[in-house]
Amino acid sequence: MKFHDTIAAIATARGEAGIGIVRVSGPLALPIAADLFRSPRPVSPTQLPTHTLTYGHVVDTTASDAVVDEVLLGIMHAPRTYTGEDIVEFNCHGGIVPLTTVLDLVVRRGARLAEPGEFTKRAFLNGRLDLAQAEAVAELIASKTDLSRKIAVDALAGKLSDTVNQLSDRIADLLAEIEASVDFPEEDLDFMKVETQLECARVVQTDLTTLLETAAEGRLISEGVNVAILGKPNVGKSSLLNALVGTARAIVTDIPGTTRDTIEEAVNISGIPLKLFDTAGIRQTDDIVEKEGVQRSKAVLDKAELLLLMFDASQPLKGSDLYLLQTAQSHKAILVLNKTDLPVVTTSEALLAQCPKKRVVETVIPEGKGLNSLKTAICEELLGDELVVGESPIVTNARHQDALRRAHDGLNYAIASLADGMPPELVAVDLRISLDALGDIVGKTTTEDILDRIFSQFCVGK
Ligand SMILES: Nc1nc2c(ncn2[C@@H]2O[C@H](COP(=O)(O)OP(=O)(O)OP(=O)(O)O)[C@@H](O)[C@H]2O)c(=O)[nH]1
Ligand SMILES: [Mg+2]
Repeated sequence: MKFHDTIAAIATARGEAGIGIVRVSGPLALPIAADLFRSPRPVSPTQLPTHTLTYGHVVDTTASDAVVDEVLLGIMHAPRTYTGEDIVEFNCHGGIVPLTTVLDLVVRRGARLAEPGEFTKRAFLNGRLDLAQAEAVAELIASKTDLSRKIAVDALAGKLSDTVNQLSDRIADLLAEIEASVDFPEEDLDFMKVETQLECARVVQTDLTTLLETAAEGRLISEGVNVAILGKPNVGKSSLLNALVGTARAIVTDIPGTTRDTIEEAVNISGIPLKLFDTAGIRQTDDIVEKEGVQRSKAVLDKAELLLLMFDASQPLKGSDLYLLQTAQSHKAILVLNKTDLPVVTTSEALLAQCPKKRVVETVIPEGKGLNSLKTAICEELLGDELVVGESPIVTNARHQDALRRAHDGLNYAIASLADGMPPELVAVDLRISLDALGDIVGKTTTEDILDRIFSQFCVGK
C-alpha cells in the first residue's frame, strides 16, 4: 500500500533524558531531512547510505540557519524499514523543547502529526508485520514482568502467527477437499472419506484447544491479578504486604486497627504481576473511620481474583475469622496462618476443618518464615502447573482469545455435522467461520474499524 502523506512524531517518552527521537516516515522523509539537516560532511541526506547514523545539526532555515539542536540523523530507505517506507530519525537531546521544536520544523516542511500507533499500522498495511505481531509490539512496550516480555518477543517474532497460520492451512485443506466433493460430486476423484475428514478435523481441534487453553493463564500474565490480603485487626496483613513488596510500604504497629484505608502496591511474583491490596482489619466497630475502612475491605474482596486470608495462630478463631472462612468457599483463596512463633491456639487442621479444599501456609512474617511457600502457593493457585515459555506460543490477548473461541466453535459445528452425515455444504459453512476467525488474529480478515480500535491503543510515535 502506498501512502502519499508523511507522518511524524516524537517517538520517545516525554521528560528529560539523554536523547529523544523525532521519527518521520513517508515520501517526504528524506527531502525534509535534506532541508533541515546540516552535516560537516558535504553530503545531502538524500545521498547518505541507508541504515546509517550521521552527525550534524538541525537548523531553522527561516531564521538564517540558526542551529536548533545537535543531532544524529538516522536514515533508512524503503522498503527494509519498520513501516516499509523511507524513515528518518532525528536523535535529538531528550528535552521537550528541542524535540517539539524539531517536530514543528518537520511539520512545517509538509509532514503531519502521526496518530497513536500509526507507524505500526503502516507496518501492518505494508505487510512488514501481521496483526498479531503488531499487537505484540504494544504488548512488549506494556510488559510488566520478564515473563510477559518473553511472550511478547516470541509473538513479535511470529511464534503465535505461525501456529495460527498452520491451523488455518490445515482447515483450508480440509475445506478445499469438502468443497471439491460438492463441486464435482459425479466425478471419480479420489476424495477423502468422511471418516478421514472427521479425523482430520478432530486433530486440528485438539491443537486449537491446546492453544486456546493457554489464554486463561496468558492473559493473567499480561494483565495482572488483583490479590487482597484480608483478616482481623493485628493479624499481620500490613507486615505481609511489606514482606512481599520488599519495603516498609504500610504502617505496622501492635495496635489493632492501624490500617484504616486500602493500600495498593504492585509486585511481581514469579513473572505474574500482582496488584496487592492491604486492607483494614475486619471487625465490628463503632469508630466511624474504621467502619468505613472495613466497608472498603469488603469492596476490595469483590474485585480480587485471589484472597490471602490471614489468621492468628495465637488466638482462637472468632467472628470475623469465621466470616472469612465462609467467604473462602466461594473465592480463590489461600489461608495464611500467621504468628506460628507464638504459643499455638489455632492450628492448620482447625482451619482445614472449616475449609477442607484450601491451601494453608504457616508463616512468621517478621522472620520471613513461610514466605517462599506462600509465593509458590500463589503461583500454583493462579497458574495451576507451572507455566513454561517453551516451544508453543501463549495467548495473552483478549481479542485473540475471542477469535480462537469462534474458530473452535465453528470447527465443533463442522465436526458435529460431519459425524451426523450432514451435507458437505453445511460443513463448509462452519469451516469457513472457523477459518475467518483465525484470519482475524493475523489480520487477514480484519475490518477497518477493528484495526482503528487496535492501533488507537498504541502510544504516539510507535
Ligand atoms: N509474633 C509475631 N508477631 C507478628 C507476626 N506478624 C506480624 N506481627 C506483629 O503483629 C503486629 C500487627 O501487625 P500488622 O502487620 O500491623 O497487622 P495488621 O493485620 O496490618 O493490623 P491492622 O492494620 O490493625 O488491621 C505488629 O506488631 C507485627 O510486628 C508474626 O508472625 N509473629
Ligand atoms: Mg495493617
